[in-house]
Order: sequence, then structure tokens, then C-alpha cells
Amino acid sequence: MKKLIVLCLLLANFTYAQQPIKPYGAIPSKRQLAWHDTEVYGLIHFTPTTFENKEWGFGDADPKTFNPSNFSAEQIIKAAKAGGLKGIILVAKHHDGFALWPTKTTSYNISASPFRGGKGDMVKEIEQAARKNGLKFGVYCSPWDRNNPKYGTSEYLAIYQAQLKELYSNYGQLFMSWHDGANGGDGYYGGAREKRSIDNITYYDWNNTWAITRKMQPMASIFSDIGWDVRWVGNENGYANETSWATFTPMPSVGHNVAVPGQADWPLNPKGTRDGKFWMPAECDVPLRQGWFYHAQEKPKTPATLFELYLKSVGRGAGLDLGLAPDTRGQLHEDDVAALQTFGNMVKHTFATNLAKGAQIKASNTRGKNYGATTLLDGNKQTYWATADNVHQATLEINLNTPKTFDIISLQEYIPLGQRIEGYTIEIMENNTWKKVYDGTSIGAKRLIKLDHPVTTKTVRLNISKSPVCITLCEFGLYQFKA
Ligand code: FUL
Repeated sequence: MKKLIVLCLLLANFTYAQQPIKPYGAIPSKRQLAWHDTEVYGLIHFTPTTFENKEWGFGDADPKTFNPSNFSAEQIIKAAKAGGLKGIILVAKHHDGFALWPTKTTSYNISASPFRGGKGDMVKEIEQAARKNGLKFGVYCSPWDRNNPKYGTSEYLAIYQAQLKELYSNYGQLFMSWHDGANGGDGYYGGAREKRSIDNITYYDWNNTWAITRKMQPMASIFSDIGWDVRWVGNENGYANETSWATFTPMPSVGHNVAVPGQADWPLNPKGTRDGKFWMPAECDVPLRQGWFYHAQEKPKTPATLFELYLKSVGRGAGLDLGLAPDTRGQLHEDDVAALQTFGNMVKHTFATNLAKGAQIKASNTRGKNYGATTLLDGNKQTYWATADNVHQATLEINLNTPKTFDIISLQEYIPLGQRIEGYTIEIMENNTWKKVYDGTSIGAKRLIKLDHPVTTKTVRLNISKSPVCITLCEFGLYQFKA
């Protein structure tokens, strides 16, 4: 009888342990999970504005100025690929209104330029080069249009939506549809050369405009400063907050009633909202050079700076969107190519070997046999270690067998079940005592912790001290920076 009771208890425990884990809070959609995998991607700015050496074209440049001497989509994409970029967004139309594809919506487009004898389609060329080289493709079509005579009138929205429809129809599956909150102002507007202001709450009718995106490109993550799928990080410096939540509740800025693109409370963007209403991870957009467009006097960021930005964006659960600015040849400058290549190699070589591989991990609690700690080292984000429902604090002791030297620690939560962990510390064993090397809050899709200097140890301990629900963690890694 006693034996039977024990058996029953064991069975009950086993069944309990295998219960599926309840998601916590807002969780990512399929399209957002695909976006998280992209991690680093590029944003290409190349229009008549490049040839005017400006940042914001007024909309009055002669289309004939758009005449790259040696355009090569392949050169640009190959450089991006060497930089480790996994996607490319092309600015198909910037604020100057010049469309890089032969659109039916405006004559101010590439067919009025000398490029490919007026028969060119730069969106197509970039798209094809990207796909050929294994990069995802997306578009940015600026809502503000300083060329269009109809801008500011009720007729413009249909034009803008038609432009999106063309871009959504002719260039395959897009991974992002990028939108900014630029709201009108002065411009050429078909020769009127005046200031036009719009009511940005209603003018672009974002609910219905983005319904077109959803319908025609269901896998395209919509970016804007208030999110939808991906939110702006609130600065153009390339980094997210040290504590960074993928969930977000967009808030209107002071003096506004609703949060719409351009009217959001941006100071909240870098950090996100703990327990926010939506899964809206941050994108850190930052130009490789100083400006978004090419200016001969500027220089690209150094590979070391790019690596630091990588740690502070991707390594804080966000995305890194690097601005690429082709020069008047229609290629990336040699300096940019070199910076991307070296940066790409740094990331590749640094993360090539997980020094924790083969370690024994002792977990203070494990939910059951499918959720064991060995999953943390299998290089597979789909398998994860988890604790029992009522266990919200746990310790992992990682025995590396032999002393290892590292200066980067990598943690990944299993985000399909939400962002759960709120507090943790990392310790290493040094001279037989535990020494704390990091005190952390958020983890999310990925957390890369760079130590001030390399440490050598045989044992590492991760103490997860705060989580509102049971813990899930899918990967653990130790790395040494390689220049
Ligand atoms: C901003 C624009 O105003 C800049 O010109 C640039 O395109 C940047 C990526 O987005 O909203």
C-alpha cells in the first residue's frame, strides 16, 4: 500500500512537472520572432539628396541629378553581408519624395532620371541582390513628401497608400515596413514652395494604412516610434537602455491625447514598459557615418564602436539597424566596406566558440525531464530550461571542468513565453570564494554582458533572484572578445 502511495505521488509530480508553461504578459507574434532572429540589419539612404550633399532633400532636385556613375547593388549588399547584417531596408522614398521605383503614383521617380536610361528600378535591384545573398528585404516609404503637390490635402493619403501597395506587391515578402513620424513642414510641393502642416493624428490614418500592410505583407514587422511590431528606441545613437523591456505601452507626450507616430513620449522608448500592453521590442537605428546620407567629409564609425553598439542593442534584446549611405557612384565607400568587414569578423569570431560548451550545469530546480539545464548549451533556442510553476528564484551552477577565460556572458530567455526574469546576479569562483561580476535586471531575447576585463574561472553561478512566474532560459554562453 505504502509503495502504491509513493508511486501515485511520484506520478502526480511527474504529470504536474510536464504541464505546459503559461505565457507571461504580452508575447511576440510569429513575425516578431522572425524579426528578433534578424538582430542586425541595414537601412539604405540613396536619392537625389545624396547628390545634393544634404540630409533632407527639399523635394525640388531635378530628377536628372540622380545619376550614379557606377551603381552596384551587389557591392552594397556584399559589404552588408560581410558586416553580419541579415536584412536590408531600402528607403524607397525619403522626405524629398523621389521614388526609387517606376511608380504610377508620381512622375517624380527613377524613370525621370538618367539611371539605366530611365528604365531602372532600384528597389528591384537591391531586393534581388539582397535575396541572392541570403538577406531579408524591407522598405521605408516616407509619409512626408516634400515634392508632391497634393501633400497636405485630403488627396495625398490615397497616393501614399498606393505607393505602399506597389511596394508590397512587387518585391516579394518583406521583413519590415519602416515608417517614421515626420510630419510636414516646408517643401517644394509641386512648386508652391511653402510650409504645409498636417494633423498627424488623423492625416495618415495609420489604423487603416497599416491594415494594408497586415493584409498584403503579414510577415512585415511595422516599425514606428510608437511601435506596432517594433518601437523606436528613442535615440539615433544605436543603443537601448541597460534595463530594457520588450513589452511597451505607448504613451502620448505632454500636451497630446493619443500616442501616434511623432507624438509619443520618447523618453519611455529606450527602456520599454515592464508588463507593457504589447510586445514591441526596440530597434536601435543609427547611421554608420554621422548622417543618413553620404557626405564625403564624414567617416564611418570604427569597428570597435560598432561592436559596442552591438552589445548595447542586440545585447539588450533590441535590434540594430545600421544606416548605409552609398556615395555618388552608387556604392559604399571603401572605408565603410572595411569597417563593416572588420565589425562582422569581430562578431563572428567572438561568438564562434561557446566556452561553456561541455560544462556540467547544476540547477537548483528543474521543471521536469524536458526542461533540463543541458538545453542551455545545445545552441538551440527552441529548447529551454524551466523551473516548476511555484519556483520563481533559482540558481544555476556551471562547472566548466577546466579554467576558462572570458569577458562576455550571454543569456537568452525563451521569449515565446514572454519576458519573465526581472533580477539576477552572476558570480565566478575565485580563490575558493564567489565573486559577483554582474548585477542584472532584464534579459529578454538576448543579454550580452561585457565584463571590464577578462576573468578566468572554473565555475560560474547564475542566481535568478526575481521573476513573477516560473523561469525559462534557453541559452547560456561564455565568450572571449576577439578583435
Ligand atoms: C528619420 C528621418 O527624418 C531621417 O532623415 C532618416 O531617414 C531616419 C532613418 O529617420 O525619421
